[in-house]
Amino acid sequence: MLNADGEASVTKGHVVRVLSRRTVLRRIIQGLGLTLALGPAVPVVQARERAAQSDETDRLITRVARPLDAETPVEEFVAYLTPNSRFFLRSHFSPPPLEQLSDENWRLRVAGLVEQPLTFTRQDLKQFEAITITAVVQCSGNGRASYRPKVPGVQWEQGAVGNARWTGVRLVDVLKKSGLQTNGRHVQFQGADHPGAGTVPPFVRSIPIEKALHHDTILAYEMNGRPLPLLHGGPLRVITPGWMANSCIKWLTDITVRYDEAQGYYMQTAYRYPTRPVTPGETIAASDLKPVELMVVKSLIAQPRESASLKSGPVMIQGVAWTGEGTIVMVEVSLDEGRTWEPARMIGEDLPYAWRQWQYIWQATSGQKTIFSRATDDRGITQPETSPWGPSGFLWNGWDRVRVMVAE
Ligand SMILES: Nc1nc2c(c(=O)[nH]1)N[C@H]1C(S)=C(S)[C@@H](COP(=O)(O)O)O[C@H]1N2
Ligand SMILES: [Mo]
Repeated sequence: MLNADGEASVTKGHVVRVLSRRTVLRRIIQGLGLTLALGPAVPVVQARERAAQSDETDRLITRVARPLDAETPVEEFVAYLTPNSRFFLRSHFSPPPLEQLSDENWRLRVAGLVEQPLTFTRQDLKQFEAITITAVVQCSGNGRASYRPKVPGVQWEQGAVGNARWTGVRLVDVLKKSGLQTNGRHVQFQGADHPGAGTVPPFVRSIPIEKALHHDTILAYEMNGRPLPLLHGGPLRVITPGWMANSCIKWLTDITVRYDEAQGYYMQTAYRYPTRPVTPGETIAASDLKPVELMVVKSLIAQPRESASLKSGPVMIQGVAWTGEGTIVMVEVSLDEGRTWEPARMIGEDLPYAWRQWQYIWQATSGQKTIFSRATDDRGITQPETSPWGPSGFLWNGWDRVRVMVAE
């Protein structure tokens, strides 16, 4: 069944029971594209928040088995919030041993260019105001499989992304407690995960002080109203809204204020992309590379799915769109290979850093058809047909496309 705000996981028995008959009716009506005729959707919202809270991992598509890298099937993105259990997973190493993360053993240390180095327990963090931010978290390599020629790395298709409510404390509040020295320019993060034996460096990264002091940059301990799951970095992770997930350090234990950027492979070599057009195989000077930070404008088609068989007549196309620190102002759909574009209808919540849902009713005629989508953000930047090629395959945001077969 089509489902406009699409909590796919409401089909799980324990969640179905919380839906009233009125809610079920609303869902059917929304599924037909006739949204919100029944007034405020309180039960739907509650069900949606609840559906997003399960901790088990299910229905993810494994790309690398160990450590687990797995993406969300795009049809899950009919939901506004990506359930914890279906939120993509990406880790360079295995999660840290559980005993290191227990209340007794886990500590957050703040050091470097501060007036007073401090150590916090989980309980200590409660002294700071809690805030909740709804934000897209997306792997820099999401969509890498679309680059031609192919680039090495995890061959993500479109699902290394999700939208969740993150609750935690502001990084700026924690830093202020320690007192910043005036020469602090970068804030470095390290988690409790460590590479195994060998020469692999630890996952240490930094963000510029401006992003660190931004009041929306948080240290999150909850995801969709539940304690942050282990695989997503519990007990504490960084959330840099609008920025790619390589800055969202999981299992956070150490914050170090520095004058320069973090050193080491994951900051100085990895997660950099060319600032000029490059050709495959060419040598790129370090000065032509810059760190992956902001997300780029992007839309995805969640429904119908690739290779779906449809009947001619009205078909609801729906999906999501997001951009870096801005907002989406338009999503368009093309049914003629990108020659003409029609605006989609924006629906649902409109929050900074989160994605925006959209839908479009298509009068489908028979034959093999391709649906394209593209988004435009408030800076006037429109999702391009293909993204500039780079040797690491970051920041893919080419038009999304889905091929379907429409019967008579
Ligand atoms: N400590 C630590 N944090 C990390 C990573 C990691 O390997 N170790 N991977 C990063 C990358 S590349 C991504 S895409 C996100 C993935 O977050 P998720 O698994 O919660 O989706 O975590 C980031 N934070
Ligand atoms: Mo990533």
